[in-house]
Amino acid sequence: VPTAGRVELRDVTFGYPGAERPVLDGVSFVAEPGQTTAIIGSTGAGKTTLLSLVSRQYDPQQGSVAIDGVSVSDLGRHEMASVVGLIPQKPYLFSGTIGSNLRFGRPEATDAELWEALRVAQGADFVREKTHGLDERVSQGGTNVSGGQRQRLCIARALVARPRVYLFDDSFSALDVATDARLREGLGEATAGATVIIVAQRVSTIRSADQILVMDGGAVVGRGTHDELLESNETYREIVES
Ligand code: DUT
Ligand code: MG
Repeated sequence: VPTAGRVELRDVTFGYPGAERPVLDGVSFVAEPGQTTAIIGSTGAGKTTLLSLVSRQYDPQQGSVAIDGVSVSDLGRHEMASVVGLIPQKPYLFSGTIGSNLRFGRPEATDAELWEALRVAQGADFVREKTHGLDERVSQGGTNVSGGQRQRLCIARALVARPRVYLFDDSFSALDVATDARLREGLGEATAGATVIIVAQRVSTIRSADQILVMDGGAVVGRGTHDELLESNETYREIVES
């Protein structure tokens, strides 16, 4: 099992273009390969923004974002796709077939690999039910795929690409608890050795994470395991109790 994909943010400050105040202020953390780092925090805390810096949709105004010691600003677009797999909070599909969507990050993937990724992502059943299976057409705003199915296809797409770093942005909150548990159990195996960062709302989703970062107002206000944070962090306790 290859272990690489160490993510390191150092003193990152970022504001959206044209905005007066920064959205992230002095954020530092390390996410290790083979581990799950969970991020929790209230709406608007800056969780999605943080992931967008790791996947280099934006560059920080100050500080650095590095993967395995290389600044993400030195990675080309194509390289980036094989290093980081982002499952966005609002999952999107490209116009094309289910298969072409799943192969986006690794065009040479076999059908068997697509089905295996779908199985892990809890999406194999509904694709099998489609008349044309992997060749079923989908469109960006298409209605033949539900929101939840879209999310599973995006998870499968990331798995097919086999990146070193997985970024799950609130990908599990809409699932029922049983599917959530099944999905994450399979993911644990499929992503073994990689660096996994999960933004989540449910405490049950992040309880077992190796490290939890608590975000508030664009800053990391707590870090530790579930038990450590329960003991020491007021913001975390409020989230857990709400
Ligand atoms: N923001 C912008 N422009 C954008 C995106 C976000 O100004 O294109 C602001 C909104 C918010 C802050 O940045 O005040 C952080 O937003 P983000 O989406 O990162 O927050 P979140 O922690 O992901 O919130 P949620 O839990 O609702 O997804
Ligand atoms: Mg968000």
